[in-house]
Amino acid sequence: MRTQVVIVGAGPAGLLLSHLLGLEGIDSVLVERQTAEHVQARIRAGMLEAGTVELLRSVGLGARLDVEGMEHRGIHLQWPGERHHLDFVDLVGRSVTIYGQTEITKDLMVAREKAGHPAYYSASDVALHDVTGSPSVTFVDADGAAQRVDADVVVGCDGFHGPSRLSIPSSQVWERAYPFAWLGVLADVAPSADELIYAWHPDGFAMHSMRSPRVSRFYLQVAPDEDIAEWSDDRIWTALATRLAFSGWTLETGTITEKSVLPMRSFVTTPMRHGNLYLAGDAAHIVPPTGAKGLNLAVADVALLARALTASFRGDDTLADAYSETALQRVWRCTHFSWWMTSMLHRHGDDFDAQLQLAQLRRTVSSVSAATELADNYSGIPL
Ligand code: RFL
Ligand code: PHB
Repeated sequence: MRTQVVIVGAGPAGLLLSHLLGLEGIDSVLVERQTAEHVQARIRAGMLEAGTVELLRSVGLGARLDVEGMEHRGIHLQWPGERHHLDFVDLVGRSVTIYGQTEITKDLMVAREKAGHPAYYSASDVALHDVTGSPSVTFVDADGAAQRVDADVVVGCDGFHGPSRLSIPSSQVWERAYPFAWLGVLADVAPSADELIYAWHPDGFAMHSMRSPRVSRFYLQVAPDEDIAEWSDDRIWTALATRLAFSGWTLETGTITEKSVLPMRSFVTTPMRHGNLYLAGDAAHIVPPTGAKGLNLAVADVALLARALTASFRGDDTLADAYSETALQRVWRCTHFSWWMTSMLHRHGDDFDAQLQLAQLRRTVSSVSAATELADNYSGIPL
């Protein structure tokens, strides 16, 4: 088979890229290791920057998002005895929207299917070849047949564990491991707060997020090697009630439907292009989830890449040649913001570190310039 762009990985980056290219009349083929059902069911990101929402709307993906998305003016920051609301709309004129990655994935799969773009799910032994010459991707399809797709360009949207990154021989890697992880919990209970709560607590960070008017999402800081079997539902609700406690406020509880431990890391690999191979999303960079940047960065990468590839197929390589450098500027800004939010909110180090964190939190909620810096980054520097 021959196509213009073969995309490895059907997460949000791969699905959106093929949708954007399709709108420009550029053919692509998606190759994904998992089943479509598995990809759709992965519970991950929930918070969309203003620019992500605008982009999705502008390319025909706003219908359900506009009805089911929950627009928030800002977030709450808290520590024992204090809860403060940061109003991003007042500070920088931009809001954020809660709309699950599961829902974006569904919307994209429906749009791609309608447009008739081909995709291979349940592909195994996926391998990239000759990415600096005439690229191709080979794999074994769901029926066990060997397949080969030749293309002008290969885009690696295959996440942190995919093979694409390894096809760049002289890449450089920057990495930071954090001495903690998150226990993520999904529960059938109406949110107990109007907007997200990020809480510093001596027992560790806690966060209250949501997915819909009936489903809440919570996170607790735990050890990186935490045994999830040690966390009964009762223990989870007690820890959340303790860490999120605030005078006059009650945490509503409900049935826990999913719980898992998520590792935390910062990771950047450069360059994001090698010959005719481009990387986008988690294939090139990972941020800890505290700043809600991962999905938004993946969207920013593919928005830029779709423009660059479109121009390149029309004979102008300027944007494609600048892709890696341009994308990495946003990547490093978001890497810094995610590291900063993570460092400010999680218990680590000693009592001296705790006092520095509390000083930073007090500064962030009491100084307009400090609050504006958070709001500007969190709601997303315009694409
Ligand atoms: P994905 O979603 O990991 O998709 C990669 C796809 O590649 C496939 N793949 C392969 N396909 C073919 N051959 C192979 N050999 C392959 N190996 C892998 C995989 O099956 C998969 O389908 O990467 P993508 O598209 O770059 O998207 C990135 C986002 O998923 C990720 O950054 C976010 O989920 C991060 N994130 C958050 N981001 C936000 O912007 N806001 C948030 O609120 C937020 N919360 C989160 C998060 C991530 C979390 N976890 C679990 C890591 C909360 C959590 C808990
Ligand atoms: C989520 O709702 O899953 C979520 C929201 C904000 C974050 C991380 C995760 O910073």
